[in-house]
Amino acid sequence: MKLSFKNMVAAATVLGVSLAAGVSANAQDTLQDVMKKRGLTEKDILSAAKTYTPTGGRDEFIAFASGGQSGQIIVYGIPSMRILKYISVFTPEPWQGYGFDEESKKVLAMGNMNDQEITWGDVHHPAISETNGEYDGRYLFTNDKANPRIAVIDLHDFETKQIVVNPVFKSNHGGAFVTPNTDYVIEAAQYPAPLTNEYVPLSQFNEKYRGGVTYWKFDRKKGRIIPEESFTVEMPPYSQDLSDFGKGPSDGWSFTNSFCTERYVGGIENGRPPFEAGCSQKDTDFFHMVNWKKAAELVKAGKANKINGHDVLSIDTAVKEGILYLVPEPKSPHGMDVSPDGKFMIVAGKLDTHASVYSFEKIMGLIKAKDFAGKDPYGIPILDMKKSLHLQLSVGLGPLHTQYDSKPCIVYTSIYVDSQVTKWNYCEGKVLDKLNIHYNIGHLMTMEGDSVKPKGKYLVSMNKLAIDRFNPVGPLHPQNHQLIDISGDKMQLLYDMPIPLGEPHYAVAIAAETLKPIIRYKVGWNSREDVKHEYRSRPGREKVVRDGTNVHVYGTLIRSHITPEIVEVEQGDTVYFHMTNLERAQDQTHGFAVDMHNANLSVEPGKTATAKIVAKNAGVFPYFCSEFCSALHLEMQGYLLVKPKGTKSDASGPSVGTKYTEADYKGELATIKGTQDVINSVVGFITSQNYTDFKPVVALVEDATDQLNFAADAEKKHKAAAEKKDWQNATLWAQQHFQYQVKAADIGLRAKTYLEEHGSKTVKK
Ligand code: RUQ
Ligand code: CUA
Repeated sequence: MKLSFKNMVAAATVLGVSLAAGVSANAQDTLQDVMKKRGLTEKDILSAAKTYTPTGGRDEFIAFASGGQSGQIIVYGIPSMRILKYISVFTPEPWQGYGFDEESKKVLAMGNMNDQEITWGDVHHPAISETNGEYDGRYLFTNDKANPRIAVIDLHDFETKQIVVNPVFKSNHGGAFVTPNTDYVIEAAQYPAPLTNEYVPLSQFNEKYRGGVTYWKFDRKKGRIIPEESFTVEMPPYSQDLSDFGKGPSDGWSFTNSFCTERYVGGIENGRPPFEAGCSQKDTDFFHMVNWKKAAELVKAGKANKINGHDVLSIDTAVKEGILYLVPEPKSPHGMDVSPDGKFMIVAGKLDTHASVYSFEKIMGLIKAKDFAGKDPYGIPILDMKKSLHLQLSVGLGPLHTQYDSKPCIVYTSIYVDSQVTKWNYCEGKVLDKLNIHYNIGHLMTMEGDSVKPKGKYLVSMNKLAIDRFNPVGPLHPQNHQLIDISGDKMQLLYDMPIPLGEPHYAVAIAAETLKPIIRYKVGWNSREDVKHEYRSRPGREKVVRDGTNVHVYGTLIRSHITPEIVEVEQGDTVYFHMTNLERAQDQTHGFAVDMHNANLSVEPGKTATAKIVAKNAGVFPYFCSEFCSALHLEMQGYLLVKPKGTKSDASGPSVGTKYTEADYKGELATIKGTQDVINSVVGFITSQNYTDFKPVVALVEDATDQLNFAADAEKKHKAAAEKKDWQNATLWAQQHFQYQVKAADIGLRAKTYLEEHGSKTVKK
C-alpha cells in the first residue's frame, strides 16, 4: 500500500497517536503533563532549560550573523536565539529609515558603482573589531559578495556608517577579517578579472586577468576606513577565496586560499566543458601567504603602481621583496582558519575528506631555507605541501570551515555533504565526536571563535537547507541556525532557529557584557555621520525657512505632537523636513512619514533626520508619526499643503472645530483634578521607596518630571485664556494640560510596577 499523508493520519489516529496540531497544554498542567501532551523527552526538557530565557532575562552572547541576500546583519542572543535587530547595511530598510532619510541615503550612495545605484548586497562574513586579538565590541565589518564592497558598522548605535567600493576588483568573497589590532580589514577577490575597468577578451585571461587581496586601512579613532591609505597585492588569476590574518607568531601575515588554479575558462555554449569540470582537475590548489606588514611598508616606500587611483603592489614586486608565497592545499578549499595561538592554519577542501593543519613554524623554516618545491607560472615560490603540514585528518565528506574551542587543540569542522559537525583534536589528529545537523551546514561559529581567546560553550551551525524542520511556508524555506552545546565531551543539539531573511553564511558572537551601546543620542545628532546635525532644532525654536524653491522645516517630535503641524508650500518646491526627537526617555522613538511621498524616518531620542519631499503635485498630504509612541500617537499628525503655483494662501487660517463654553472648561478642570490625585498617589509611593537605587526608575522619574513641567506650562496658558474668558482656548489648553498629566501618570505607573517587581524597600512613610 502506498503510504499517503491521508492514511498516515488515519493510522496515527487508530494507534492513538496524537498529532502535534490540536495538542495544547493548560496553564495549570504540571511539567509531567506538558511533557506527555507535547511528546517531549527528558533530553528535550534539558535542552529547553539550557536555552529558555525567562521574561526580562538577558543573553550571555550576542551574535552578528550574515543576512545573506537581504544585505543586512541579523543580531540575536545566545543561548535564547531571540532575534534582537536587523542592521541594514547594503539594502534600504524602512523601519529604521535606512535609505529613506537623506543622511542614510548618503551612506548607501557610498556603495554606488560606476554611478550605478546598487540597493542589494550579499552579506557573507561579519567581523568584530579586535584589540590585541580580543574582540573589543567597538565596530563590525562585513563584505558584500555580490559587489566588491566592505561596510563599517559602529556598535555604539548599531548603525552602518561607511561603505567602501573596491577600486580594482569586480567581485569578492574573502572578507571581512581584521588584524589583531584592527589596523587593516582584508578583502580578497573571487573571480579573476582585469584590475582596470577595460574590456579584455578572455583569450588574454592568463596575461591580463588578475586576482588580488585588498588591505583596507582602518582608523580606529574615527571609526572609518581610509581608502587613500589602503592597498592591494596583485595575485594570479586564481579564484581567491576565504582569508584570515595571522596572530601571535604569525601576526604580520595573511592567508587566502583559492580554487580554480587551473585557470580554466568555461564556455559551455560553445561546446567547451563547463567551469566546474575545468576548475577541479588538479588535486591541489594554493593558499596565498602575504607578509602584509612588509607590503604596507613597500607601498609607503612608493613601490606600488596606481590602478584606478589605488595603490597596487605587482606580483613581480611582491616576489622580489619576498612577501608572497603559495602553499598547496586540497582542491576546492573553503575555510581558512588560524588557530588562537597563531601557530596553525586549518584548511579544508570541499572535494576531499581531509582537514589539513598547516604549521606556521614549518612554513617559515622552509621560506628561510629557500626550500621551494617550484614556482607557479607567475614566478611565485611554491612550498612543498607535505613539509608545510602539521597533519591531515579525515573528518568527513565535504569539510568546509573550522572553529576553535576554548579548550586547547579542540576544533569543530562543518561537513557539508554529510550534514555533520565533526569535533576533533588538531594537535594529535583524532576525531572525537560527530553530530548530525539539518541540513548541509556551511559555516559554523563558536563564541569569540576568531579571537585569541575563544570562549567555547556554544556552537552555532549555519545550515544551507532546512527542508522539513519547520512548518511549511511554501517553496522558499526559512534558513536554519542550530544551537549546539559544546561544553561537554559530546556535542548536544539544543535548538533550531528559523531565519526568514537571507542565506546564512558566517556569524560572529561576542560576550554581551563587552558591548556598550548607547540608549539615546545627544540632542540634534546626525547618527549616520556621528556629528551634530546642521539642521537640528530645539523646543520653541522650530521654524520654516525658505531658500528659493527649497523649504527647510526645522521641526521637532515629542509625545504627542509634531512641530510644526501645518506646512504650506508651492507646487514645485522641495521640502526638507529636518526632524529632531526631543525625548530623553529610553525607547521613545518617533517615526515621521509623509503620505504618498515615499518618506519615512525613524527618529530615536536625540536624533535629527531629514525627509526630502519634492512637491510635484498640488494637494493635501497628511504627515504623521509612524511609531506607536503614546496613547495619543494617532493624533501626532500634521498637514503638508501644496498649493498650485501662484495661489494666494487662505488668510482665514484653519477652521475652529467644535466650539467650547465655560462649562466645558470647568469639566476639563474637574478631570485635571482627578488625574492629579492619581499622580500624587503614584509619586507618593515612588518617593516612599528607595527608588534612587534603581537606574531605570530614576530615568522614568526624570521623564515624568519633564512631562509635569510641560503640564505646568499648559496650565498657565489655560488659566490666562480663562481670565480673558476665551473659553475656546482655555478648554483646549486645559485638554493639553490633561494630556501631559496622562503621560506623566503612565510613566509613573511604569516606575511603580518596576519597583514592585524588583522588590524595592520602603524608606519613608
Ligand atoms: S561562505 S559556506 Cu564563507 Cu561565503 Cu563558506
Ligand atoms: Cu510619536 Cu507616534
